[in-house]
Amino acid sequence: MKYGYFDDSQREYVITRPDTPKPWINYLGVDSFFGIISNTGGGYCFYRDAKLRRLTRYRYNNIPLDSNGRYFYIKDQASGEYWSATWQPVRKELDKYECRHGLGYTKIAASYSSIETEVLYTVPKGETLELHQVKITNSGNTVRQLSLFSFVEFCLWDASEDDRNFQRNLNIGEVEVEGSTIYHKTEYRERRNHYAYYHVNEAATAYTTDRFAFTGTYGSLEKPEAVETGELDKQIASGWSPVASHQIDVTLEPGESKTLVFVLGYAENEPEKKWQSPGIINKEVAHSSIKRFSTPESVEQAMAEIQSEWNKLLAPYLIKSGDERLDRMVNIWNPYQCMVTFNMSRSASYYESGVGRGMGFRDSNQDLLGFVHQVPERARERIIDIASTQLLDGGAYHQYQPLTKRGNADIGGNFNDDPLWLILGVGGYIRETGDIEILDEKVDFENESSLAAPLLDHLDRSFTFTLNNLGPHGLPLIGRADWNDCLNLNCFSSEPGESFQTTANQEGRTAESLMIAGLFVYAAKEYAEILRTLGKEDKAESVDAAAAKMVETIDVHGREPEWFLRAYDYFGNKVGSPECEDGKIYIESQGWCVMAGCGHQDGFARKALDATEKHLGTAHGLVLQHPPYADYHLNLGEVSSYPPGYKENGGIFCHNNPWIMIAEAMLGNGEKAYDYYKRIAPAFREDVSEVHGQEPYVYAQMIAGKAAARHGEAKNSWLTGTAAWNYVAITQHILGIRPGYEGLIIDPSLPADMGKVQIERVFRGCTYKITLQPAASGASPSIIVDGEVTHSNVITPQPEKTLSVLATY
Ligand code: BGC
Ligand code: IFM
Repeated sequence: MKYGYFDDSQREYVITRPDTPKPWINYLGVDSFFGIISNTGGGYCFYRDAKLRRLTRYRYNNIPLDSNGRYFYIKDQASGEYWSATWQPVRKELDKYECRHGLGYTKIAASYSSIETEVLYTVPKGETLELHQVKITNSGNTVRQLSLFSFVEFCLWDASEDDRNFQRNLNIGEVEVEGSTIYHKTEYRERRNHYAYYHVNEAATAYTTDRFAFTGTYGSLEKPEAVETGELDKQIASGWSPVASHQIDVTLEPGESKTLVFVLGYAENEPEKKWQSPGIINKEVAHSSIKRFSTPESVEQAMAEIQSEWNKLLAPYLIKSGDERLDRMVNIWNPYQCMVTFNMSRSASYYESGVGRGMGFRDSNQDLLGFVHQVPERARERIIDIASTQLLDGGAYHQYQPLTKRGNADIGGNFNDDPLWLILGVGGYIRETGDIEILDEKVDFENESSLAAPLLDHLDRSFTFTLNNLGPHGLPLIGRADWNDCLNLNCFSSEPGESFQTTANQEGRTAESLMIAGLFVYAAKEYAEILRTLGKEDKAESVDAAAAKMVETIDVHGREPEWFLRAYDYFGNKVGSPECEDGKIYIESQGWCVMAGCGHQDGFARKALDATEKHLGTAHGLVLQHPPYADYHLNLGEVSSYPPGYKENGGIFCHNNPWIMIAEAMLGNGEKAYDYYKRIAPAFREDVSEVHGQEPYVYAQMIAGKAAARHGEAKNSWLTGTAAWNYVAITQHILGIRPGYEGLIIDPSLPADMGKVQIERVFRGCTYKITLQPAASGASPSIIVDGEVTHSNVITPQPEKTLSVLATY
């Protein structure tokens, strides 16, 4: 069952009923100001950091679900009836409802008793504000007297404090009203250096700034007292909860429309005025933004810029295949999600509360692989930011705060896979851009400029970090966890009440990871290529030798009869072996060891991937391990704390499925690789939206596994490394158009019945017009560039030129 449809010509997903299984959201903004918006107008916005600079308040896990946002109520003054232009929060049944989520904007259209509304939400490029444009049309044949009420509730900036420190919060709210602009001036501990405002380009009939005055003390957003009585009271909030609501009375003749432009913005005082006395803000900043967006034409202009920005961002990789689901994933929605994960990391979604996590070291490096071709200069900056938090021994802070860009000491490090992802991130960047100069860039360690060293040094320390942290079998020590955050294998205390996250014995850590072993060998290949590009052959050979030794170690200590082992725990017990009661086979080590090249020669890789399909395969994707843990095991940690079939305990963790796709593609099994791709790609799951539950246009982190009661139901949409890895799997390994150090690599691994696929790829200034088509029966694959047969599948870019490539597969 579907709740809408894709409108590919507009690059939109059109939701045709408001009561989707869960709120289906979209993101506004691409640089520093962001909004999250649901299909019923829910969500919130923030400047840079969802924790420290949150403009509007959102209540996660609320009842009813998703009931705070930027809302518009329409009241018919004659009949007294009122409704919401976005269905929520009033939820009156509408005659018509349609939500169009597009790239960087959302439009919600509604109609009730012959009054049509269309609300457009967007964040213009380079601005620190949201635009809400409301168009109201009288499509009936009588004159109508209407009142429009806007509503936003302000957050007191620090979203974490806002949610808990009520003894303070309920005293500090401050607002000011100037014409149709409501300023939110509350300071939060640091003296006031920023403020928010909500403006409308029309003289407001009335306003209120106090939540209780709007809803009534025991009222609700569904039935606000002020809307019921039909009049706002011009209250100036003091303490309690500041809100902004404008009342605009409008009389509409039959057929007449009115368009209003609301600006919800963030502004900063000049730094020198930061410490001035409370109550004074520099309104000039707001005034000039408001002026820029005072007409519908300026909104149209902002929308045109957003469209052209997206044309530019999507242009480097476009395909036309015989399947529109594949085309819309590759051309539109997957790169769009990659950009959002790049901007948000794992901080703010409908499942990430914005207060918990900043930018992840491993996450951001992986995200980079999915968007580097769209915004290489921002990828460069991101690499420098991430590497600046690296520790001197090559280890990493697991996360950093986007506002300060400093490593987060509360969370610390010791996730031993972290450093290796930096090699993959930098490698991905250089392969795309050819910018090897980045390796000379002086980059801080531990955010200390006195410790700065060339980026190449950072890579070297990342690499040697693994070699300096090997365990009893010569395999990499896992530390607190590797990619699988929940595999906490250094937990050995059996003290009752002790939690798995705090029991690790710092001195005696011995647990080892086969996933890191595979990742190390894969990263070593990338690092050696980087070194060779720099002409450092000796060093590259020593890297190769270390990788070869690790491959031997994997062969000796990492093979079970039919698949790769996952790990050794603190006691040296196997994890992910047929000898285990539960968790006999894990996905991560199959993916990484095969991607690293292990077992390709002697058929073991094939065997491991067959076992993966047999034990982990379901119609909804591959589960993370099997069987899931039925009980909690202290020596395994959080992984065994989830109910069977959910999250890391046997859920379909969509982030790691593409590793198996890539592994299959590497073994030449395009059929299977694409089959796995289709099982989890959201556009291919649209028809089962009632089961899947989450947005059919973006990936979710997890789909409940076969042991779960709700097998096939997705959770935690949007912010997941799934976006980048699926993009890499489909574009670089299945379609097989991959950036290399010397040129663009053409290496498709497609199912035989895929037919003809056309790809336009802009790479280092050169446009490649590529046709992939099945080889004639009995013929081997070949590549023809500009009419000439070539014997290499690496095609050197010719800047400013267009190359025509015909490759058979
Ligand atoms: C959390 C887990 C979660 C994982 C990935 C960890 O930090 O503890 O519950 O599954 O992150 O989201
Ligand atoms: O690898 C992690 C990631 O850092 C956060 N989300 C879940 C993944 C698997 O545990």
